[in-house]
Amino acid sequence: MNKLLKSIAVFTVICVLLSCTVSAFTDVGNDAWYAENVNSMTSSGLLNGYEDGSFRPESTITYAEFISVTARCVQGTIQPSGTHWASGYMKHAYENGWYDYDEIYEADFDKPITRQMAVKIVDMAFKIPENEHDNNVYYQYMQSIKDFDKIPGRYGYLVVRAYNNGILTGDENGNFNPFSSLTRAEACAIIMRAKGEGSVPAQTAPTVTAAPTQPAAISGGVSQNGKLSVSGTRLVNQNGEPIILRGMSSHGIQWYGNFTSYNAIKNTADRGANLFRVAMYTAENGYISGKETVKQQAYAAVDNAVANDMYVILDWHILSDGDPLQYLNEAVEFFAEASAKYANTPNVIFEICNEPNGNVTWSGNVKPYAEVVIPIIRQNSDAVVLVGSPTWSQDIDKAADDPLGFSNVMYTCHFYAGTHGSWLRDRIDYALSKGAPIFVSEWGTSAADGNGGVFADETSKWLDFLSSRGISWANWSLCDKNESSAALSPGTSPDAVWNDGDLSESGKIVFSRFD
Ligand code: IDC
Repeated sequence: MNKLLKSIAVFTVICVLLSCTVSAFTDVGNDAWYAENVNSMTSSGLLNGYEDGSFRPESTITYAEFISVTARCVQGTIQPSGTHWASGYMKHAYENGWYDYDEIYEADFDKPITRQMAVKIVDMAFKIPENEHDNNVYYQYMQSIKDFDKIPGRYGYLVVRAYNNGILTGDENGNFNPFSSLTRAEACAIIMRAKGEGSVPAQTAPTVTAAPTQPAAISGGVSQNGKLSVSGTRLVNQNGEPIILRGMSSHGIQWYGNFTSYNAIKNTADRGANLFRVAMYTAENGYISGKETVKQQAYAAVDNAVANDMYVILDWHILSDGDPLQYLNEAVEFFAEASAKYANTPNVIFEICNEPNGNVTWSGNVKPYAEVVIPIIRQNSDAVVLVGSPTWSQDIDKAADDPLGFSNVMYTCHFYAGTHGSWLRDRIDYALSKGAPIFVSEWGTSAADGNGGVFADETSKWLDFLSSRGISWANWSLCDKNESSAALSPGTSPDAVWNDGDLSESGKIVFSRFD
């Protein structure tokens, strides 16, 4: 009997001792991986448990809940400014650029937040340091996150940044699951880690091959040819020898950013391309509305081309915004930063206005625009600059008649084989005869709307003509969209090695003409 009482007493003492360290919630075990994060979140009043003493760690968390907790961490309590209880927090988040207008609608406030949005919110709110632009880092995560190719382009680099800062790890299969929901326990952990206070589970380093620190030299690439310049009407390499660049343009990176990955670009290099063009739309949900996100995507794409030893065009893709002067200030800001960032990267070529169109003229709009933007670039870099012309970069004759006074400038001529024929080739000859260097920074095998065709015979006439004149080109576009100008069949994975079956009718023609 004595023995039994003794054991009970010992047992009670142990229980009391244990209860000091046990979680405040009935359903959060002390040894749960999230216990520490949940306890610190709840003890600082950032997130509450339920009246019944539970925390419900496995329940999903909504947009409103996740964003209000995050906002409370960085900003404190914010009163509602509308009918929804979290409207004040949501407004704060929106106004501070934590999400864009097309990412969360009011009707979604009480729906489970997706993992990709949670990553974006904490990234913006806690200003997570950038370090994914080290090619090696980006490449590693691209390889180790199994479903990386499912992550929409606008979130890819944010996810890399979150992993790289220990904010997140994948599921047991190595997937990120961009569209899945988040549990309350996971939310606590993510927010606490982003805040710099969370416990981080032990991670095993990803077992992947690192991106080559020295890019593999490709034929006709930067390691062979170095810095480019313009001599007469020709593009020349570091030794002054004529060089021709051929490759693919991306589609709009805000839509098909996944085809600007290291592997996607490598797939074109392996087929002989030495050029990649990064089409950064200004309008149409591009740079103007999504500045930071779209810019980082563009830089990541440039870096992936550089890691492949390619020359790369950074394209300010005006289209529905036909007058380049419309976003002159934004262009100045962008090119000032980009030219400084890539001042010592011989790969980079700047294209300052894709296709002026509408009620614009060379002398009244495009030339004055170029005369502001080019000197901004020249403060940092004497890289080759490509300049468009009115009528979707077909008025090269106007530019040739009234050229810009800067060196290392070329004029772009854009054609679509189903729409533009010999008259435009004649115009190229006219421009060349006047001493204007021409670069075909965008062309398609289709009609001008990106569809129709493929116009194989016209394409072949055009490409023979360009070769005979030594003119460089980039083809529209490297993506799997269901339109005839797209080089890949719908459903092609950006990162798998492409076989001929993955190439569309257009892609088969274009990929056979890189060299
Ligand atoms: C097209 C794309 C198409 C997209 C459209 C609008 O192929 O999927 O819906 O833009 O954004 C250009 C432009 C280029 C166009 C292309 C085909 O530079 O952005 O892409 N084109 O219409 N100039 C002439 C043709």
